[in-house]
Parts: sequence; structure tokens; C-alpha cells
Amino acid sequence: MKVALITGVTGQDGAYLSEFLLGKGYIVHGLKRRSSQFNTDRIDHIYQDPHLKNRNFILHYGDMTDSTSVIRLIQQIQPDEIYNLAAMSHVKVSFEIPEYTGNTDALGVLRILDAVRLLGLEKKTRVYQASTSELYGKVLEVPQTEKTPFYPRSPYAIAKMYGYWITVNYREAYGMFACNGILFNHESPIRGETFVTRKITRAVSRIALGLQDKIYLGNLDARRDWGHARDFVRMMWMILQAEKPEDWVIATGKSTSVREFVKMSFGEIGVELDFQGRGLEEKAFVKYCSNPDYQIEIGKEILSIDPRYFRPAEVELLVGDSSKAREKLGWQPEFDLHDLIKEMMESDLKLMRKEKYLNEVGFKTYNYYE
Ligand code: NDP
Ligand code: GDR
Repeated sequence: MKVALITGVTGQDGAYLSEFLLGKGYIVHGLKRRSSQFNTDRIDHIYQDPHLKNRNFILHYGDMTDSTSVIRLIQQIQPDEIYNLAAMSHVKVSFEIPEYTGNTDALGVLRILDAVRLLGLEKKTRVYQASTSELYGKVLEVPQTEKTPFYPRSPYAIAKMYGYWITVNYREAYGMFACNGILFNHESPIRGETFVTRKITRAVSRIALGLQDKIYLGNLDARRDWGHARDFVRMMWMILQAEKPEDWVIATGKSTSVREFVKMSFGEIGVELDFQGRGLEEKAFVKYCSNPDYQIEIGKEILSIDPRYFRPAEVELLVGDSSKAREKLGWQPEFDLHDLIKEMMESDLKLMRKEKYLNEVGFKTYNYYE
């Protein structure tokens, strides 16, 4: 049985990857950080009681900013594969906490790689580093491939650039099987609520149920290559099963604007929008609603721009060319953007119905299981 260690196990990708590796018969260890409340929502369904014998899913406390915890865990677990997914992953927030972002997202990668080296595991342990399309930042080439030059545009992307190169460096210097997956945006129903896709699907669901009046967004012109997290974690595993350690672009190859994502999400509840104005003055109004279940007023202003959601430096256009992964590893995404939005909307509508019911009846008569 192979043994894997996943850092960032409580995040979106950590949760999907844990399920995936357990399905492949791995023993999965996860590094989670301490928080004042449970932070394991996404993996509670696969949690195993520590008193159980022969567990195959085991969580450990640790932190990417704490070398000793990283070294101790790798020494104890002796993993065949490490998936380094832990990161302060929000681009906008990285402008607010740049030093912490650097410590976690840049030096954190070094801590993992150096622990493997220090413990003499260079020939045993394969390392996957969660690199990102944010490395490309300013548009120098479209679509972006493994050969496109980097021009990072945020403290997050710059920290990830260190992570990228230190991974390449440890591979070249110490012969380690260390690889970068340069993943383009990937989303799911368990995507963090402050990333734009989930913010939109949550808001559209709340608007449909009368829990919220409108949504405020930033740059609607930004274009992203959005895929499904489920497809992307499969690729993380494939990268570590390849013959040689290499770096790989993983993307759907299709780019869509934030505005279009909004339209498609409202489309799921039968609402057509009319966008008017430009820049900070842009607004969207309800043009048509085909679903009588949702009492949405025609002509209502439903979207406005709030400058607080703009970034000090923006990444305008990302679209990836993953031909190398498709040709050499046979990877192919199973979900398209329409499938993804449909799944996210269904899930958020379900969650918001629960919230609405709780608002109406209060805790007294609320049945959590309804
Ligand atoms: P999430 O933000 O959902 O998850 C990040 C994980 O990292 C969480 O488990 C978080 O813990 C953990 N974490 C944060 N800081 C620390 C720390 N100091 N020590 C230990 N753990 C920490 O991100 P995703 O799952 O979406 O992304 C996974 C990785 O892939 C990240 O590195 C991200 O930068 C990268 N990436 C993501 C893409 C995407 O589109 N999703 C695209 C390209 C790269 P907690 O739950 O306690 O907050
Ligand atoms: P991104 O994701 O920065 O690409 O990083 P995010 O969803 O935050 O932003 C995508 C684009 O949408 C624009 N935008 C808004 N973004 C947010 N969050 N909130 C808004 O209200 C809003 N309005 C418009 C942004 O300006 C941006 O252009 C994600 C993260 O998962 C990273 O960790 C990962 O490395 C990259 O994807 C690939």
C-alpha cells in the first residue's frame, strides 16, 4: 500500500484528493493546522476515529510555517508521495498579508523539500508542488504553456514563483522526483466562499430564495480558464506516476469572463440579465425570469460594481494549453464549465434552502436533517 501525505488536506483540493487516493487504496495522512473551531468540514465524511485500528486516513497537526512540525511528520510517516497543497491561496488577501503569504507559500515549499533531503528520502519520496497559472500574471503569450515566461502580479504569485523554482532546483540539484503542476483555476461546490465562482453561485442561490437583494463584484472583464477540481486532483496523482519528474500545465483550454460566469449562473435559475453601463458604473438588471418558483422582480437591479473587489494589480486573461499533459499522460477533463456551474448551483441552492428554513423557523423547530 502506498502512503501519501497531503498538506492543505482541509482545503478544496485536499478534500477531493484525499477521496481520490483512498479510492486508489492509499494510506492517506493529512497535515491540518490548528484553528479555534473545527476546520475539517470538507473531510468530515471520510474522518476516522483515532481509536480505530488499521486506519487509512490519519490527520496530524502541523503548519507550513513551522519547520519542526514538517520534518517530524515526514520522518514519522515516511511517505511515498507528498502533495504540497497548503497555501494562503487568496490572491487579493495576499496583498493584505504579504509576509505571511511568503512564509507559507514560498518557504513552506522549501521546508517540505529540505525535510525530504535531510531525512535521506530523496530516492523514495515523490513531491507534487501546487503551482499556479497566476505565475503567468501579465499576458505575455496566449494560450499559456510550460514554456511561457512568468510575470507574477501579486505577493501570492511571487511566493508561488519561489515555490516553483525551488521545486525545479531540488529536482536538478538532488535528483528528487519533484514536480510542479501549473494548475489553472479549478472550482467545485466546496470551493472557498470568497473566490469569485463560489461567491457568485452562493449569491445567485440566495437571490433566488429572497435571502439577498443583489451581488457586488469587482472586475467583470477578467477572464479565467475554469475547470472542475475533481478533474484536476486526478491529474496531480498522474503527475507523480509519470516516468520522469517534470512540470505540467493543467487547464481546460477555454477562457470565460467573470461577466459570462454571472450570466450562466443566473441562467441556471431561469433569469436573464441586462448589463448596462461600463467600468465602475456597470450594473445588471433582471430582464426575464422563466421560473415562477423564484419571485424575482423584472427590472430589478441585481448586480453592482464595488471597487473594493479590484486588485492593486490584476491578471486579466488566463487560458492554458495542456497539450503536453494530454499527449504524454493521457489526461482529459470530464467536466465542462456548464457541468461545473450546474453542480455548484444545485449544491448552493440546497444549502440556501436550509438557511432560509432556519431563518423562518429558528432553532426551536429546525430539523437539521430535513
Ligand atoms: P484552499 O484555500 O481551499 O486550501 C488551502 C489549504 O491550505 C487549506 O487546507 C488551509 O488550511 C491550508 N493552509 C493554509 N495555510 C496553511 C499553513 N500555514 N499551514 C498549514 N496549512 C495551511 O486552496 P485550494 O484547495 O483551492 O488549492 C490547493 C493548492 O493549490 C493551493 O496551494 C493553491 O494555492 C493551489 N492552486 C489552486 C488553484 C485553484 O484554482 N483552486 C489553482 C492553482 C493552484 P485551512 O483549511 O485551515 O484554512
Ligand atoms: P484567482 O481567483 O485570483 O484567479 O485565484 P478568484 O476567484 O479570487 O478571482 C478570479 C477573478 O475574478 C475577479 N473578480 C473577483 N474575485 C473575487 N474573489 N471576488 C470578487 O468579488 C470579484 N470580482 C471580480 C478577480 O479580480 C479575478 O480576476 C484562484 C486561487 O484559487 C489561487 O489560489 C489560484 O492559484 C488561482 O485561482 C489559479
